[in-house]
Formats: sequence, C-alpha cells, structure tokens
Amino acid sequence: MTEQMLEALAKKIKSCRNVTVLTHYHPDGDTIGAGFGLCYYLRSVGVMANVKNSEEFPAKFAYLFKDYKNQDFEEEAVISVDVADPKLLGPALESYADKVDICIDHHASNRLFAKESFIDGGCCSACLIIYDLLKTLKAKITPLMADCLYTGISTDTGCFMYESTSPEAHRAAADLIELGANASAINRSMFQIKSRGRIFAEQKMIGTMKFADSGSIALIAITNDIIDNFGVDRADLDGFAAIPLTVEGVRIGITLKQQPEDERLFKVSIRTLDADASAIAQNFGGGGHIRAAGCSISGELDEVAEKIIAVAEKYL
Ligand SMILES: [Mn+2]
Repeated sequence: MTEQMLEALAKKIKSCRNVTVLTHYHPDGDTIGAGFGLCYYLRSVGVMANVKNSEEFPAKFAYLFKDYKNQDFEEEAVISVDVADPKLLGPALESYADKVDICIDHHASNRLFAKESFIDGGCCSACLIIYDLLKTLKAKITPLMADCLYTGISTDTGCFMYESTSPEAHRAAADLIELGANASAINRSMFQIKSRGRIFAEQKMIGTMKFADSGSIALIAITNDIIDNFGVDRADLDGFAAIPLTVEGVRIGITLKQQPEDERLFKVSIRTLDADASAIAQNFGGGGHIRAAGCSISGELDEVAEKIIAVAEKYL
C-alpha cells in the first residue's frame, strides 16, 4: 500500500471510537490475525474494540485470543479486514453488509462495498497491510500483536512459498520476530502438525492418485465410499487440493470430490504450477484464479477423470 494511502488510513483509524472489527467466515489465519492485531492495537490506545465472526474461531488459532474478552460498548465504527465481498461476512454478520465504514483488504477482486475501501491487490496478506498501518501509527507492537500479524503473513503466503511472497513480507516477518512473534512454533502448528484423522484421510486419498501425460498431471479422487466406509471426517479434507501438486514433476494437480447428495456430481479443484487453472475450469463452466480454480462435472468417476485430464493436457 502506498504511503499516502497508509497515511489516509491511519488518519481514519485515529478518528474511530467503539469499533467492531469484522472478519470473514471460514476464518483463516490472515483474517483472524488482522482482526485481533487491529483490535489489540485499538485497545492499547484506549479505544473500545471487539472482533466478530459468523462462526467460532478455530481452536488452532487459540494462542491469538485465549485471553480475549468482548468489551461492552455501543458500536460507532465498523472495520472489515480481509473481506473481499460482503457475502463473505457469513450468515450471522449479514446485517453488516452495508454498514462497513472502513474496509482493509488485499484482494484485487474486492467489491468496494464499504463506505471507504483501502485495498492493495498486490499485497500478500491483510496482516502485512495492518503491520504497515501500525508502523505508520507508530504503534507499540506487543508480542501478542506480533504473533497475530506473523500468523497472517505466514499462512497467506503458504509459509513464504507462494509467488506473492514479497521482500516486504520477509522484512515484516523479520521485524515481527524481533518484536516477539513465535515464528517456529506458529509455522510448525500451521504447516506441519496434522490431526490423526487428517493423516489417515491423506493416506486414503493418496491411494487414489493417478498420473497422466508422463506425470505432468496428477489426480486424486475423494469419494463418498472412502469417506463413509473408512471413518474419514469431512472436516479433515480442507486444503486437499494442494496435494497433487506436491508431487515432483506435476504441473497440474486435480482433485475430484464426490458430492454427498449426488454421487454423479464431482467438485473439481485445479491447482497449477505454470498453466492457466482458470482457463481449464472455464471449459466446464467454472472459474477462479490463474493458479487455483474449480468447476463441477457430472458423470461416473472414471468418465469425469478422463474428461478433465483430456482438457488439462491442452494447457500444459
Ligand atoms: Mn488474506
């Protein structure tokens, strides 16, 4: 975000009292880190502030809010963080859709639904924007705030591995470590530790992996049969789409997920190293980003697999 934008945002933030900070539903490390990081800053300068979400925050982020308690006040300002579209506020926060005063986000696709939007589509994470904002505000960043912001930068950059990881992201992370962020514990718990159910689910799904085009394409299938007969918890299937692309030589990774309500319907996730994932998905009426996209295809499993592979091969 440019210095002028940060100055303007800082000025707005300084004028806020009794603030509700909104985060997106299915909350991830970036929205949680940005939400609590901003909330703790506001509280540190004597401004009443709460963080809200449509759902409960996942327990694995508890180190960011275990001592957090909601404050009692009459709301005067609403700020959203990492929310690209008011729909992403989720069912419980629907009523806020047209009540957001300040939107802070890093999605170029932001719907500009707030009264004032501060968007940097080129930034890797909302937490990096919040970090730059706090520096502009000359805030005293506590170790807990550092943990919040480090968590969002690390999770939204895939532990600093995505192409979006800028030198600024590394510099901010280094500063945050100096300010007390527990980098190694955070990264271990975000990227290495898995539940037993998850490891078991991965083992089952990896067993379905097929290759095409001499190994440039890998495909896994998550079927209802595996889920129902081997006690796999659907909650353990998040992020599975990333798995095929972790195999050496694979440039297009495809994950088929059979739908529980219709066994002839498959949700297809496409992840690519260098091909246009969105273009592949568009062949089946889907869409998405250049390296991550999705669509739905109906048919028998083998038939669906053949169809998507035949199209994917054209994009290598
Ligand atoms: Mn984000």
